[in-house]
Amino acid sequence: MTNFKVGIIGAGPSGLAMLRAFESEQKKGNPIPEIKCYEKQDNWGGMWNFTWRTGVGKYGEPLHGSMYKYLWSNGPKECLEFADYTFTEHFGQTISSYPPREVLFDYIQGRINQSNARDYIQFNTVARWVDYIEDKKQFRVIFDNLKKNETFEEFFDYLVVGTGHFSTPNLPYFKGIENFPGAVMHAHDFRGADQFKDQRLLLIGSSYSAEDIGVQCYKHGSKSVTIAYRTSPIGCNWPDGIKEKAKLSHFEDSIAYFEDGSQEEFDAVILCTGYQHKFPFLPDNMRLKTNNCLYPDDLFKGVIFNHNERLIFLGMQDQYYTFNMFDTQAWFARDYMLGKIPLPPKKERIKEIKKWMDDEALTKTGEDHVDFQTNYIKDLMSYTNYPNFNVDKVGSMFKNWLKDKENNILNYRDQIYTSVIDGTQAETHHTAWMDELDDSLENYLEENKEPAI
Ligand code: FAD
Ligand code: NA0
Repeated sequence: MTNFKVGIIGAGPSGLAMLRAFESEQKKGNPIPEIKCYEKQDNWGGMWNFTWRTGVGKYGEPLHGSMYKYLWSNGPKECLEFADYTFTEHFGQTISSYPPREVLFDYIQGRINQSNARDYIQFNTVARWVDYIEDKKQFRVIFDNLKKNETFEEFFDYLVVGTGHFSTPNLPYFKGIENFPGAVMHAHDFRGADQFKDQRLLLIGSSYSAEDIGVQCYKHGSKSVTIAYRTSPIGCNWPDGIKEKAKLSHFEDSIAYFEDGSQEEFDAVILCTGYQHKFPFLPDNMRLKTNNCLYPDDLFKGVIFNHNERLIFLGMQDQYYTFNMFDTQAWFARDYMLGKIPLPPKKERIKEIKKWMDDEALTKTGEDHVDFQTNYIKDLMSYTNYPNFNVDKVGSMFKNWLKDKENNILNYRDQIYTSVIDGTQAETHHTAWMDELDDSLENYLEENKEPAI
């Protein structure tokens, strides 16, 4: 064992990737540091650990989960597949390209269950505050064991923050909304379409949450869905029953007014207005301050905090790539902590960060964003022994996915892709996505099932 200690905050896909990265080094017979991981929920999986709760959790902590029932992957699984653990290896059968939430959660757990990762994780434990002790070059972290209602502290030489950034809602105010008589909620608190059956729904925002919640509510029987965008529309071929409108102005009771002078009555409003990067346990000088973008400032290689080289953030980017990006980041962070990747001087790091940020500023389309993140992953992979996979091909799949969605938002999840890891071609799901109301693992994996008529 190397003689330093690593603390990991969060056991979602990012924190688990960090554990997996160290474990794979250990399996090769190489020494690894002492590792401890702390997770405020009672299980791992982060967002994929679905909860029915809203507001606060069992122990009164702000609730992490933003996941909802009937959520199916919004991108092909072939674009997020772990390079060292395939879907075929996990399920022992071919499956479709867009699995539901429970199936993806099962896949995440399959890989980590092969290791003794659970031994490193303390659940029901929340990071409360972090200090950096300059002369010792150590972090002092104060935790609360929520179950025992006890406070304790630990010291670490490196601190890895994997707490996600789709949990704390961005809640803008719209004049008159306080008098809206129906349900008003943020996407963070949306737990499924059931309660919106037969309702006229207004969604504010024009990104993934608005798109997916809108389509789900349409599928599950909302009377109408209107998506109000601020900057630009999502721009799909919407079916009758879903439409986009520019710029919400204000509310008068149940009527929403738009800047083009039109008005419409609604039964419920869901603010799909994004999330804040929020780190209530970090002091100002260690806090990552960014909006949801592809290359946050102050993170060298998107991972190492530039004002404290021993502080590492995983998964803080806006995400086309997800699980495989967290892996490539974790492998990079591991080799950096193990001293295998030297850190250039701060001036050079600032220059490199600026170059990436300038490049991001030049991106305009979804395809540009995909290319940007593809290049980012390729750069990270060039430093480590993360199993090589054809990232360019994954980039092409993402571009096809963008086209599929644009062509038909209701059936893009029926399309199939081929794994770049093991060459497995996905199977068409037994039931078309629009007709499939049962998203359970059992139903999903049922082979030879007759499609619903
Ligand atoms: P998270 O999954 O958010 O995990 C962070 C963990 O940190 C949590 O377990 C949390 O409890 C813990 N934590 C937070 N604060 C503390 C603290 N102070 N102390 C201790 N523990 C703490 N990605 C896809 O690839 N496909 C999809 O279809 C998809 N759908 C999504 C749908 C929704 C509604 C949302 C919100 C996200 C979706 N994502 C999807 C993106 C998702 O964010 C990533 O897949 C992934 O979960 C991010 O992993 P993470 O570990 O970085 O963060
Ligand atoms: P997300 O859609 O929750 O996805 C998070 C949106 O909010 C932008 O459209 C922005 O508009 C809008 N907005 C912000 N303030 C506003 C205001 N005052 N008035 C009107 N609109 C406002 O958040 P973002 O950040 O993408 O968009 C914010 C993540 O959740 C995604 O990355 C995705 O991975 C995940 N997700 C996945 C799924 C599925 O897989 C479903 C939901 C969410 P503007 O004007 O700034 O463009 C199925």
